[in-house]
Amino acid sequence: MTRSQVVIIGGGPSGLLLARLLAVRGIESVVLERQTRDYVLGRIRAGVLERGLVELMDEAGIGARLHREGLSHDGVVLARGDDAFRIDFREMTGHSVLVYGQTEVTRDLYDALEDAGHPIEYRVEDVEIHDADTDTPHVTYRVDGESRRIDCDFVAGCDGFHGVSRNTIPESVRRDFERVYPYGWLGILSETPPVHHELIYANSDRGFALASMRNPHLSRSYVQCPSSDRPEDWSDDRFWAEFRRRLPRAHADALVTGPSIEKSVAPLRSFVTEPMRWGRLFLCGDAAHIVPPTGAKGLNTAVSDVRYLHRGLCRYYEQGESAGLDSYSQDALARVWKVERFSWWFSQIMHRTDDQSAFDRKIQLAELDFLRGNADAQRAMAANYVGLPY
Ligand code: FAS
Ligand code: PHB
Repeated sequence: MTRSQVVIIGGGPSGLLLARLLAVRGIESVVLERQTRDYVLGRIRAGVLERGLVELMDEAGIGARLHREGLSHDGVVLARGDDAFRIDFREMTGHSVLVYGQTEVTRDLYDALEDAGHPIEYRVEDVEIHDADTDTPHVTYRVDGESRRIDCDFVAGCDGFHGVSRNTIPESVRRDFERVYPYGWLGILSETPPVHHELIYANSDRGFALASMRNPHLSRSYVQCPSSDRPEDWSDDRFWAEFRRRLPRAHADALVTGPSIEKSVAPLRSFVTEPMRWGRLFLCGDAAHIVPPTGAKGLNTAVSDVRYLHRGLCRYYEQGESAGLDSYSQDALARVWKVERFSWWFSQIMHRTDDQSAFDRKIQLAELDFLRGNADAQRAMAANYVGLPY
């Protein structure tokens, strides 16, 4: 049996960032990760970072590469068919976003934690949280066939949507809120130059497409597809032909295609579980909520949870105060629901669905027309996209 102050379940971005931020303040933690480091790093996910995430990476002392290699973007292009218009974040909010892949954020975190000899257990199995509703919680798990136990003060459930933490909270305590969208995103990574120097979100009569990137030589491209589609249903040729059709013509003509080096389908859902705390168990990130990737909010909202929890744990250990922990769920959910709203709204105006009535389609196009021509509407969109305050 061993002991730590905080057991963190999940070695994705939220678990790793929490571990690093706590270590900077001398607070012990152990990270339990189900997969290997390489497996976690092989998952291609988010690409756009809010300033709050960048500031926390700086606070964690690991922002150097992100500042060196990240691309600062001052705006995005939205398109309805061939009619494209730009939302200028910098002019509207004074802020930009940073394009730097989640994979690289996670790599920077793993490198820093492993260089510091931080206790991370990989390939753990059968993780179970015990007595979370008492002052003496503990976690059991198996690794390499050996059963282990860690006694702790707190458990951070950073184990994503399919982890064990959320379901540790009794159904009598927990309330889930969900919307499942009738479509998914097929994403490919390709060693080709991005079609434009900023992101393009396209609402075409054939469906949604997003032209994103990781760097000037690595493009991340998405098309809306039926949620039942699998990556093997889409050859590279089929993807590029559809992607080109959905982009505004002026940009489609500039498209450089190439072989995919990664291809995946992400189902889209909006999901929140309340509360995000039960006794000494605190849920962070995808363990507590999911957003459709349209607003580039999944990773960023996981990180805002981490900030609230980190501040609460520091007040507890440094000042003996539990106020930050006691208000964690309320504080985190207040921001989560505003992000859920934005991600749902942006998904609604950018995706075409078969069950959309002619009226719905007209309303959607009117939303885009209003956004195109109204500075206040653009300012509201920009404020959400660059990141709401913590
Ligand atoms: P993660 O899911 O990243 O990490 C949880 C970790 O816990 C994983 O490493 C998992 O192996 C581990 N784990 C699970 N169960 C465990 C157990 N029982 N014991 C130990 N460890 C366990 N967001 C965007 O902003 N833009 C995007 O384009 C985007 N695309 C996405 C595509 C897909 C397919 C998915 C699933 C998500 C996408 N997201 C996107 C959202 C994504 O970036 C998440 O918000 C982000 O990974 C959240 O980080 P974590 O909360 O750390 O959860
Ligand atoms: C990405 O680059 O993967 C990305 C960017 C913006 C989004 C979603 C995904 O809204």
